[in-house]
Amino acid sequence: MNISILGIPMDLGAGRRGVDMGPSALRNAHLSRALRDLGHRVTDLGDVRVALPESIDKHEEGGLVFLDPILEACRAAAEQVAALPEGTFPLTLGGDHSVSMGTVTGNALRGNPAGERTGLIWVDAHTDYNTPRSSPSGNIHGMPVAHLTGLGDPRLAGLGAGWHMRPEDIVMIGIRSVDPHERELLREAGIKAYTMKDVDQLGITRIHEETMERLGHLKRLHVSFDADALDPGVCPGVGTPVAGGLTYREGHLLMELLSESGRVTSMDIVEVNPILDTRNQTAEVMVGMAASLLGQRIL
Ligand code: DIR
Ligand code: MN
Ligand code: MN
Ligand code: MN
Repeated sequence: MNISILGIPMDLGAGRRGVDMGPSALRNAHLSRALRDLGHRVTDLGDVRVALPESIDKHEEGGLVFLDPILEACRAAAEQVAALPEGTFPLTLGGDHSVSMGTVTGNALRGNPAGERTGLIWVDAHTDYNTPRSSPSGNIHGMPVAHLTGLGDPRLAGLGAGWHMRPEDIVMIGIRSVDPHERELLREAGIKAYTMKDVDQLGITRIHEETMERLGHLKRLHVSFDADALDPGVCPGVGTPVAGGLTYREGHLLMELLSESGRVTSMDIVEVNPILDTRNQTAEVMVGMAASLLGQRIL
């Protein structure tokens, strides 16, 4: 397979600094080599240009911190991803999770004249379904899914120029931190979210089966993997760690099963924070997750 790697070194959407170094940390953990060893042709396109927080004023506008530079980076990411040749697997590296407003939009619109719908598998401790009004923090990385479905600020929700994700095409896995009003929005939208309780009770195998069935009508599936979905013991280098996450094996099993399904067409790895990490462990784990999704097998 042809894989194109694109970094979006942005931490403007997060509450803490450091995830702007995520793409470097993942490259340093030999992402390209790991994928080439699986027989893929890998092209690293480098990084999208992102404004430095030091060089701009921290401004907040209607409950949104750093709206303009985030919009700009997401637009650039969406354009670059949408322009990739058909048959290429885009692997996009955050950056905080607001980058996914751009990457998911770009993937949904890429080589898609018939307007085929795209499914979204959101692997995260958080549902990221806040709007500017519901958000307790104003941090845009807690809002990407809401904007992808058309809620919230019209500029962020308008990245796809009229295109939006359908709530029924989204499945979330690993959830264990949801803000009070965010919970109501999620319920109103009817988005399927597998919490950690569901992971404990049903196991990853059953959750994967149900997810494939639920998204069975879709030809294009995007996996957005927030490193904080995994337990902080496995991935300590994240800005908003939440106890009780997916184990190392649950993460791999999910990626291996998704890989065997042969249905995933694009992926993000986001929220890797090397400043808060232990010897780049989080990036190394996430490279392993990407490798499992892209064909790595034990035997
Ligand atoms: C929280 C934290 N729900 C917020 N969100 C995070 O600020 O909206 N998402 N960390 O990844
Ligand atoms: Mn997230
Ligand atoms: Mn998260
Ligand atoms: Mn986040």
